[in-house]
Formats: sequence, structure tokens, C-alpha cells
Amino acid sequence: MARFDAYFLMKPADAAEYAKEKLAFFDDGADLQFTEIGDGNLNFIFRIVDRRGGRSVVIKQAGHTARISDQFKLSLDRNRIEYDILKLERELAPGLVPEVYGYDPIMSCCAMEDLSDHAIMRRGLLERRRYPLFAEHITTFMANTLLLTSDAVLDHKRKKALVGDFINPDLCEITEDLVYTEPFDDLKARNLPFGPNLEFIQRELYGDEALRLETAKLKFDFLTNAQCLVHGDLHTGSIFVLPDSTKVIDPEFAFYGPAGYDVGNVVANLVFAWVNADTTMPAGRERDAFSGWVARTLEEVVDLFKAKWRKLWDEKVTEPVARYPGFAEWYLDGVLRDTAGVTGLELCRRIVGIAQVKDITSIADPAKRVRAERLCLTLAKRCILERGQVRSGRDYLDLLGWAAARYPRGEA
Ligand code: SR1
Ligand code: MG
Repeated sequence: MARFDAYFLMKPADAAEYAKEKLAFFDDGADLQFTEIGDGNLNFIFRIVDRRGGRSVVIKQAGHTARISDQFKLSLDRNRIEYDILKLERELAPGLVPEVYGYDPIMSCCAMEDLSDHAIMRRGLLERRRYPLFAEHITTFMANTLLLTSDAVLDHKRKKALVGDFINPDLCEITEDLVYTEPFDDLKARNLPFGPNLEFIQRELYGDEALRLETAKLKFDFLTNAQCLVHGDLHTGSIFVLPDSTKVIDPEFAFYGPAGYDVGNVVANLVFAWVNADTTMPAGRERDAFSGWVARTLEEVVDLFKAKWRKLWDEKVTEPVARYPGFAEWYLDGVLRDTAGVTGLELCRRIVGIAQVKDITSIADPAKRVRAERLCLTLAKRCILERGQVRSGRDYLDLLGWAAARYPRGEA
């Protein structure tokens, strides 16, 4: 049997051989350097570079279980979904998605553009780098990919075919459990609450029946609202950035779901960046400048998204009833309500659940981490409970200011 005719989990040297033999990406004289560069929760990512010519490629391979824990058994089909979505998103949002070179259903891997000149946005933000075009880019990505795949724009049979192509039960189940259920009821005992906040979490999340009821409603929205093709995991670890470039990666959680799922993920992860800076940077001009930039970016993400969505609606909607006066506003209101709800859910699950974020876990001083987590969770609860009223960038900043004032830094 030839080398790559049956599935096996590759090591870096195998991936280099694969790139040469199967992809024919490098010529025979290539001097290949290969490393596994993935630090995500699910897959293996190999970067292969020709030291002679500088040509490089990234190969992403799916395993049968998640890297973070083998409790998660996952279909290898997620790699096909990722490849197909990257191609589609690249058409819908040119310049904002990496180029893909090929997909191999036997090895469950796909090859794509090497973006090593970019930084993973979460890391960049933790190094206090600013990305002045991010809000502009990500709102174009979201408005285009979300609205243009919805029933408002697509022929309904085409849309239903896409719903079928992107049925993603295993990865949706992860989100259903980790985002919508476990932060509010540790049913599978997988949560990893920070010890000094355990009682706070038990009281404020597990013990708050009104909150749990709202999370149940949001979960059913996620389960049943096939509104548009969502990325499904649009946090700052799924975005590569440079000051003048944004590339969205890792859409393996994509499926037909509520548009607010993506927007809420972006907003929540900007909140984490703000809270990390506010908690760990010494008081002074640098902190004010960085936190101010993050806050303005968050505000712009919400407001630009709304403006672009509304403009695109007028330009692209084909469904006649969607043009009735008042319908566009009603539809967008629903997306914004879901956005606020998901912002709250993402804030909770990244603090309480198994898949946490460095913005919080890297806070070394326990008292500061306690404060940062409580600030986020308190803000999250208002986003969920009052989601109908959180509609603009200003509304988020007001809530953030309110939550920060409840937990003063205690600086001299
Ligand atoms: C078991 S996977 C845990 C998390 O990692 C992914 O990036 C998603 O955010 C998922 O919820
Ligand atoms: Mg990912």
C-alpha cells in the first residue's frame, strides 16, 4: 500500500513528505524544515518550509479525538467542512480568509496558505499590539458571510442545500455542551473553575434560576435557528492579524446557526483583552492608550457591523417579503439580541468551562484573577438577562464601565 493511502496521524516529518509527494508543493531538491505549530484544542497543524527557496505551506490534520481531552470523539468530516467553508468564505469576503490548496479525505487533512508573517490575535493583544484595521475587516467578514448565506439573500433551495452540506453534529454538540450547558450546570463535571471563585460561580451561575432559564432559551436558538452559515468559533485565537491585514481561520465549527453567535464571540473576546489589560498593566498612559483602543475597537465592531449589515441588506436582499417596511430592522434587532446573549455565554464558558483563555488564566496574581473573572461574569449576566436592550457599541461600553466600577482595581 502506498504511503498515504490509509489514514494515520502524521508526525511533522510525515507531513513534510506528504507535502512533497502528495501535494507536489516542493521540488525534489527542497531542503524542508517541518514543525508542528498547533496550540489549539482540536487538531494538528504542520508548517513546512523550504529553507532554500522560502516557499512554505501549512497542513492541518484532524484526529479522532480532541487534543484538549480524548473525552471528545469527533468526526474527521470536520476537515472537509473546514476546507469547503474556507473556499466559500474567501469568495464572500475576499482578502480576509487564507487560500486553501487542497483537501484529502483519506488523510483528513487540508493544505493552506502559510500565514506565519501574521500573529494570532489573542497573542498579539496580550503583547499589547494594536490592529487599527481590525474592526473594519472583521465587520466586513461578518456582514458578508452571515447575511449573504441567509434566506434573505440566497435562493431558498440553494440555502437548504448548504444547510445539508454543513451539518456538523459533533462540533455543534461541543458548543451545545461547553457554551450553553456546562457553565450553568456542571453536568459532566468537566468545568475548571478557579478555586477562589468557586463559591461565586456556584451562587451566581449554577444557582441563578432566572439566568439558567435565559441560557436555555439561547440554547434552543442555537439548536434550531438555521439563519445563516456561521463560522462557529470566531474568537481571537481563530484570527490572524497584522496591523493592516486580518485573516479568519479555523471555521471547522461552521454550520447553519444564528448570526449573533459569531458577532458575540468577537465582542466577548475583545472584552477579555480589555479586562486583561485593565487587570495586569500598571496604571498610566500606556494602559489608558491600549485599553482605550480595545474599547473603541469593541464599540466599532458592533456599530460597523450594524451599518454594513443594513447597507448590504438594501443592496443584496432577494426575498420579496424581506423588503416589507420594518422587516430589516426587526431582523437586525434579533441578531443584536443574540449577539448580546452569546457575548455573555462566551464570557462565562471561557472562565468556568474546560476551554479557557490565556487572557484570564495568565493572570498570575490570584486576587487580580478573582477580580477579572468576577468583572467578566457580572457583565456576562447582564448581557444575557438584558440582551434585548444591548444594541449598540455604546451599550457594551456602558455595561463594561458599570462592571469595572463594581470591582475597583484597588490601586493607590
Ligand atoms: C473540545 S474543543 C473546546 C473548544 O475549542 C475550540 O476552539 C472551541 O472553542 C471549543 O469550544
Ligand atoms: Mg479553533
